[in-house]
Amino acid sequence: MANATENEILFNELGAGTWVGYSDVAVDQTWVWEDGTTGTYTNWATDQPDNGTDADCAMFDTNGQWEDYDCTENYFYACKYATVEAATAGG
Ligand SMILES: [Ca+2]
Ligand SMILES: [Ca+2]
Repeated sequence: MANATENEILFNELGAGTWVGYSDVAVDQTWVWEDGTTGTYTNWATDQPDNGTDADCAMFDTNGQWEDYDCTENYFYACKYATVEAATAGG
């Protein structure tokens, strides 16, 4: 998640209770994106992450802000891919 615009787009598409791909499961309190980057943008809700029991994954709350939650819960998730240039038909 790079910025507020991306956050808004994803939240509008996916809604609350969706994993955003950010976790501190490897090193507690050190948050890393699924692709290994740390980035600078965060959108934690007030008092989050509160590092509750097994709360090592970030998900959208009902406001589109993030809450750390138990990673073993089953929620939808988003995958981000780099844009790939469309192949042109051979001639
Ligand atoms: Ca944690
Ligand atoms: Ca939490």
